[in-house]
Amino acid sequence: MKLNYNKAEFTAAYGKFSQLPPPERIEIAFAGHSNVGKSTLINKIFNRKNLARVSSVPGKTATINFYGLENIYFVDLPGYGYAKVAKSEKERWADLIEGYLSSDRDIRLVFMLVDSRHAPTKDDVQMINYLIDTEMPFVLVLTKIDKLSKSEREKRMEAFRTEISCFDDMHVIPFSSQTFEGVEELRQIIEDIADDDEETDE
Ligand SMILES: Nc1nc2c(ncn2[C@@H]2O[C@H](COP(=O)(O)OP(=O)(O)O)[C@@H](O)[C@H]2O)c(=O)[nH]1
Ligand SMILES: [Mg+2]
Repeated sequence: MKLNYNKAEFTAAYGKFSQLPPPERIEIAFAGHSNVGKSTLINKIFNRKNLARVSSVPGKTATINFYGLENIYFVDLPGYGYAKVAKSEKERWADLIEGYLSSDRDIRLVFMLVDSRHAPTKDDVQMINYLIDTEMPFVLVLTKIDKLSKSEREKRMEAFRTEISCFDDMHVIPFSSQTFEGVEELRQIIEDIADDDEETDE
């Protein structure tokens, strides 16, 4: 089924896990370090300029943002790892992310975003290991791939194999908002999930 991506609508932003709407749809979540390019990627998928707010100043949003489209909620998790916030605020973020991921909501997939240019941060590694340990289905998205030359890209790919355990077994999608690399692959994954849900509904 082709989804009509530009019909996606912002539902609401939630600062506390207890505020989340009832889990009445399947969900696809986006996780990653602040400034990794999460809002940009969401806008590309939905073919919109400003559905998710892109910021040159990282770390401002400490909310879970929901976007609705047909039978799916798209869930933008707060970007973690932003240094310049108080410890209590960091804990609130961690609680939000972990509270969400460990909930019994119908989370079908997590798109886990990592900046393709650098080694994953400690938080990235922790997050990836959490997804593996909890057997949460996820796809690793390597963002800003346009910023790497061909040889840099090859080097980073080789490095990721040692920096991320089980990298070779993961579904990895290089992504760029500039060249559109990866956009169609992400949409295909989303559509497959939407189709699965339709079939089980019948
Ligand atoms: N060159 C390039 N820049 C990107 C890409 N994705 C995001 N950016 C830039 O990275 C910065 C952070 O992006 P944003 O989407 O706000 O990150 P978020 O904090 O993860 O939501 C912005 O300046 C974006 O324009 C990409 O694929 N290529
Ligand atoms: Mg953002």
